[in-house]
Amino acid sequence: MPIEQVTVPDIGGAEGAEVIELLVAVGDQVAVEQSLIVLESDKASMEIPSTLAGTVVELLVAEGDQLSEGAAIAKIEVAGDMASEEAAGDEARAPGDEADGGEPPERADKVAKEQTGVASETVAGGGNASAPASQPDEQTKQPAAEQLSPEPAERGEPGAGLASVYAGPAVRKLARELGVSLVQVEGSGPQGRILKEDLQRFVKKAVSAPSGGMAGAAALPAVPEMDFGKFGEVEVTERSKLDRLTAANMQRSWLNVPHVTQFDDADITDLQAFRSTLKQEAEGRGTKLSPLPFVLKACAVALRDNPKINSSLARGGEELVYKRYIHIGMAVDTPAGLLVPVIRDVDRKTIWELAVEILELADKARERKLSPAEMQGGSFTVSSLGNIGGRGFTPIVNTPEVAILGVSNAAIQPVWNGVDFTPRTLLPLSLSYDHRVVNGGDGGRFLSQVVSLLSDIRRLSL
Ligand code: CAO
Repeated sequence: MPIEQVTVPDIGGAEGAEVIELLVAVGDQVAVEQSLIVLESDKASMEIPSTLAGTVVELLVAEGDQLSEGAAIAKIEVAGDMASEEAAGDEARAPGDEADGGEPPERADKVAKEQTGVASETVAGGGNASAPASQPDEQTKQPAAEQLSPEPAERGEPGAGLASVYAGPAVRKLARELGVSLVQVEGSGPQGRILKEDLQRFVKKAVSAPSGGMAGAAALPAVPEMDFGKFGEVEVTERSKLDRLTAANMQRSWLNVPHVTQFDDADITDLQAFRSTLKQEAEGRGTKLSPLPFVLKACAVALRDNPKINSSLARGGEELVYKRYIHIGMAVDTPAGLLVPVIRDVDRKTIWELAVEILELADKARERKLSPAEMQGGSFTVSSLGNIGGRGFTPIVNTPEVAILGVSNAAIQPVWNGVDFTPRTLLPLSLSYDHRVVNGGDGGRFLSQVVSLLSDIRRLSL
């Protein structure tokens, strides 16, 4: 049987449209007009249909490829009888389905699988944002395939399942982004086609619904997408996996944890003077001595004395786990994004040992050489923006930890000593904590102790 190529047709002059989805695989049988891939240009996404009926013997494109008119998409072994099968299939389908863009059965099954995958991701991840990640609800326990895949017998019956979903590529894409299964959305377009407005209405209704099946997600109104290009030139870039992961972690913590932040300044005038006397020794040891090792050490002592700050909630908030170890995560700003390596047993290490480890872990983080184990097991976090600047900030708790210390830029300030103002170096500190575990008194005592230890570092040795 002859093998022929399907190429990209006229796509309205769009150059370098990106392949965002492959809708067929090698070995699939395709019909004329069946969509093979989805292309996305600056302005729109579009499904590219096959001009041939037969079996896909080679796919010539991959997701992420940039295509223009005439580019080869796939090689198809053309089957003489495919056209007649296609005609027979048309008869079996509801009138109007083919002409109005309804999905052929193979494509429809594929959409069902894809949509199911998306839904499962959403339910497990962001779909129930206000529920703690460690407490799956009934929805998360149920395999998504059971919730959403139509029974085979139902496929193709209008309204029965995903096979009957009738929507354009832009709406499908938006639905995937929003984590909405289109089978739940009622279409108001011609022949029940789902329009963008239908999807928006569905989401609005879901977010305003009283608590029930979608309790977590319903509490979170969606931020509408915006076409910023309408107002001037823009550049759109793909976010790195690390950035997206950090964003998800931040949002989970922000939504689950009632945050309180307390502020104080530590007078580190004496610490800075002591540090400057150690500069040469540090060089001799091949390291650097910033204020950070002292901050970590002060936190370790205060964590030992205030064990609640070194705890985590368990069993949905019914238990509190006090950790006997003091492992402190250290936020590192890297070109790839934020990483938090963990320094273990900070209470048992000397300032020099901590200085060496800070440098080693920060270098490893910047070179993306940290192992997963080096980023796990933290019981508290320090986020130091002191080297970057700023007078204060409210860090987000790195849940399931219950507290995080923000360190800002030390500066010389006039301080009243009872007789006159004297210049002192003040280090601004901000302690954010999970108010489900840590009360103002706990937080205040912890922060005051850190301040007092840093203001008189002789106390660190006690
Ligand atoms: N106030 C004033 N100066 C400070 C300071 C502070 N609080 N903290 C550090 N410095 C100084 C250091 O002393 C050093 O100067 P000298 O060489 O003259 O002593 C200089 O700033 C650079 O310090 P550093 O960055 O090399 O070392 P560090 O130990 O202070 O910090 C690290 C290490 C890895 C924490 C830091 O480089 C970093 O990545 N910080 C960003 C963390 C972050 O992104 N947090 C936000 C997370 S939430 O988005």
